[in-house]
Amino acid sequence: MDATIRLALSKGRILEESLPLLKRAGVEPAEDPLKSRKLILDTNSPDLKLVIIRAADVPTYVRFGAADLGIAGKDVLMENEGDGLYELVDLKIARCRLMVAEPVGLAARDDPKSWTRLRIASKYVKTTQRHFAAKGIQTDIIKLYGSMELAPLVGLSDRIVDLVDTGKTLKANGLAEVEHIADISAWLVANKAAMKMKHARLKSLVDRLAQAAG
Ligand code: PRT
Ligand code: MG
Repeated sequence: MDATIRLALSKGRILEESLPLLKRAGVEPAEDPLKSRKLILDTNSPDLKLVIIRAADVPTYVRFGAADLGIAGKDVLMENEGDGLYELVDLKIARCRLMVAEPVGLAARDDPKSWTRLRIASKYVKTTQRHFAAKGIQTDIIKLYGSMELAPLVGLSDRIVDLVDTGKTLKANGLAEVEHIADISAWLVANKAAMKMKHARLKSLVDRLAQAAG
């Protein structure tokens, strides 16, 4: 088996918040990943590489063993439930919450207890379906890839399911939170076979990252 350990993570929020954590765990990229266009980065450890991919692709790389470890948002992991990864450590970074939101006018008179059927736009199709199915609420879900906040403004859907951090994006678009689905943070995940075959080396890195996450 390949002697190199690959850690997959995504550009943007996850990378920005992972770098200080990696540093505390003794891992430093050979060049600045925020600036580099390389997709595979060397680190100060000769047998550890960073693989830079889209956030939603991290579980795929780890599931197939193309990366041994990955850092992925719980939102992405929930949407890929059943992928057979180990969710090892809550890194407590890139925190936010997955919420149902709707126009403020609707929110003023809406009662989630009266919901029986909802028309929702989201990129979290499976998570949304699962959340409402468990409560006996039917859903018509419109799959989007981003800018969910636009959907209720132009009549594509009545409500959205999206991540909220400060709440500024919702507010700027006349939307309000109506129901909490999950608290989200980024997790360290691992390929199951790699955890057996490369156990000693992975364990020491996992332990250092867990300690760095506090
Ligand atoms: O950008 P790309 O299409 O490549 O992928 P991505 O959008 O999935 O990546 P990125 O970097 O935007 O997000 C990666 C991960 O960061 C997500 O999977 C989450 O786990 C985590 N995260 C934490 C967030 C947020 N906070 C967040 N606030 N991801 C997105 N947002 C967005 C949200 O969708 C909304 O549009 O920020 C907006 C809300 O922010 P506030 O502060 O205005 O409430
Ligand atoms: Mg984004």
